[in-house]
Amino acid sequence: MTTATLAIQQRVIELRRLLQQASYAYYVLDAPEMDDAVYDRLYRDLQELETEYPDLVTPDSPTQRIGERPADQFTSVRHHIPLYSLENAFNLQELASWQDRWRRLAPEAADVDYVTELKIDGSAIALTYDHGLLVRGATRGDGVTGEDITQNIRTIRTIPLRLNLEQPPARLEVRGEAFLPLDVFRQINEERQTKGEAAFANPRNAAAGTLRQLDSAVVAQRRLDFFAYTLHLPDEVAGIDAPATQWQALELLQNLGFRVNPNRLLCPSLADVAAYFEQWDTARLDLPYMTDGVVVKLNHFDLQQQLGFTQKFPRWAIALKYPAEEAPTRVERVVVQVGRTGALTPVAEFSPVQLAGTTVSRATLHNSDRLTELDLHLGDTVIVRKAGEIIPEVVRVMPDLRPADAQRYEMPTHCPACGEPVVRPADEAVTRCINTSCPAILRGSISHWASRAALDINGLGEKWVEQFIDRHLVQSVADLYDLTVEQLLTLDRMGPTSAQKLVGAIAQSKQQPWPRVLYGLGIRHVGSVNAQTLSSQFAKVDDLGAAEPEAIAAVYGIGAEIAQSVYAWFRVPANQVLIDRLRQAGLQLALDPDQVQPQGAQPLAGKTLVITGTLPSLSREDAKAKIQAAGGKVTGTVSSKTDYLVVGSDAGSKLEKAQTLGVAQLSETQLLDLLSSSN
Ligand code: 1X8
Repeated sequence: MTTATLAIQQRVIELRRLLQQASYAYYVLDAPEMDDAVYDRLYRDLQELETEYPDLVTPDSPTQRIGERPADQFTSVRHHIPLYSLENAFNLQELASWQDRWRRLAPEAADVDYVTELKIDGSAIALTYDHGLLVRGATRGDGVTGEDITQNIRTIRTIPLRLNLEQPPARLEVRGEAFLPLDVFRQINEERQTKGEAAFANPRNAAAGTLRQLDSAVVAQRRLDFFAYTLHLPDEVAGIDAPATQWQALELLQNLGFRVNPNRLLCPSLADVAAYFEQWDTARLDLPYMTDGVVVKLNHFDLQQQLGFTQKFPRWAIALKYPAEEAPTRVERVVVQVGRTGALTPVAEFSPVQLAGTTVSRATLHNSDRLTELDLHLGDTVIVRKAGEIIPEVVRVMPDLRPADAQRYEMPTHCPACGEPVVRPADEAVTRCINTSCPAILRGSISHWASRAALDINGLGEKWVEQFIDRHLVQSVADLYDLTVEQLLTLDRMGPTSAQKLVGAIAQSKQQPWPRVLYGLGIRHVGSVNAQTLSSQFAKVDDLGAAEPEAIAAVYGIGAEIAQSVYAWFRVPANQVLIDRLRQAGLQLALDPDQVQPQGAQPLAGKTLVITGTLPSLSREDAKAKIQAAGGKVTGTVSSKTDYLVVGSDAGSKLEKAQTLGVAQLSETQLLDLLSSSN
């Protein structure tokens, strides 16, 4: 192994310091100080140095957020300090009665103030820092024992791996809420639907599910975030004044490197608390994360200490909840929907109720596991919930109100659409129809093909799709392109103008670009984002169809599961036929020539390049993209297979190695010349 010189060691330390500072400014202070491109370059420089000198890797390096390999399971851990839950108050009277109660216990308390904070709808997490280093992250569990999810916690950018503290104490604990931003929540649910998995009912379940992912690489993609709200310090900490109040503790948490919710208020009276609660009742709907109430705490730690805890709760804090968007209703029947992936979703139908400002008469029961858990009987009174734009769901059953003769609802053993037996893999919650000619699956595939983000075929609604299938006019999306106005005129309620328009809209969709076509194919795990990514690297369907799983997974942002799914899809003979028919119909199965280098003009076709050092004008990413667009491949290490080393300033050991091996070198200018040579 090569030994790092002092200069290299110092460079590594400096890079880490710069990256940590930039990341704190960006994620915690929300005030970026560094260009993304600069950040990426420094990050890569650090990564390269660490690859070259593994001895220099430290656990708090920004490169060490993603664990090496998925965990087999989580181990259970005992909390150093128990995590209490909060007592709930559902209105201002209950809040006032909480004040009366604690006042009776501390009648002499004077100059009392409260801190109000938003209650984040996520998962409570306990973090342990030993000598300033994050050593453990655990779920709340039952408050006494939780699960060790350190690997996953490390992926959260707003959780510092090392505290910003000169002389850290032997141990320090931080509590807070890990949560998923709403846009990520929506994106995950979209992806889950693409995969044929049941959607998460709310961001809290999604956050909890994400934290319990065994593969921290998956967690890292989900952009979990964290707000810190509790700090447990030893009595004496060198270099800092121990906070005497929650307000000061929040400020200290922020200085230590944590993200602290800025929407907090110091309230001298309960009237101020009430005003804060009212203000956020509507304002919270504009926040990028979900809140379900406000947390009210007595500000002074000495008063908190004096009041202590009940069996379950601190006496010095309470959660003031916003009215739940839940209502009771009676289940009349259960229908089972079959999606385009064949997944069976049970849906409860009931007498309409008002929820979150809308009328709701159906709510999802998710899957058979959930059904078993609920023990739903037809005629049961259930609680349904719809929060904001979240899909209505049945949250619980009231067994006490069950009619005596009520029958337990069982998932069908046969597909309600085609009558074939359904399957349920032992390790999945989803029951599936696997009949490739199931009309419900076909209906779903065609609707997906026509949807806005796919081929965007205007006017191709459910009622037409249904009739196409019932009348055997369409057996695959390719058949859409053979439909004639005369055929459409045979459908119920179809007039000449609509028929003309629909045929026109279908023909028009042939102009949609390749990434949309790829998304429209409905390959499992290939949502619109993955379709974009894949098509930028595989400019033609045949390239993608011929690619080995390893080559697909090599695309940045594409994992092994996606790659396997794409690879498998192209190996199904019926799918090959589909592609051929789409090609004949004139669909775009390749990127527009304007967007890619034409074949003949790929000056770097088949060449392997390595980039080292800082280029004068191009970022690493730009240089890489240009090389790839010209048919070249960029790798990270110089070997005898390397055709060119692109050399910038401060080039390191790669240059030496290239010299030893006699690999040709290019400056940025020479690279650019080469790239434009055959245009
Ligand atoms: C739970 C939560 C707390 C806070 C915010 N969101 C939560 N979900 C806060 O204090 N800002 S405190 C808490 C608890 O103590 N169980």
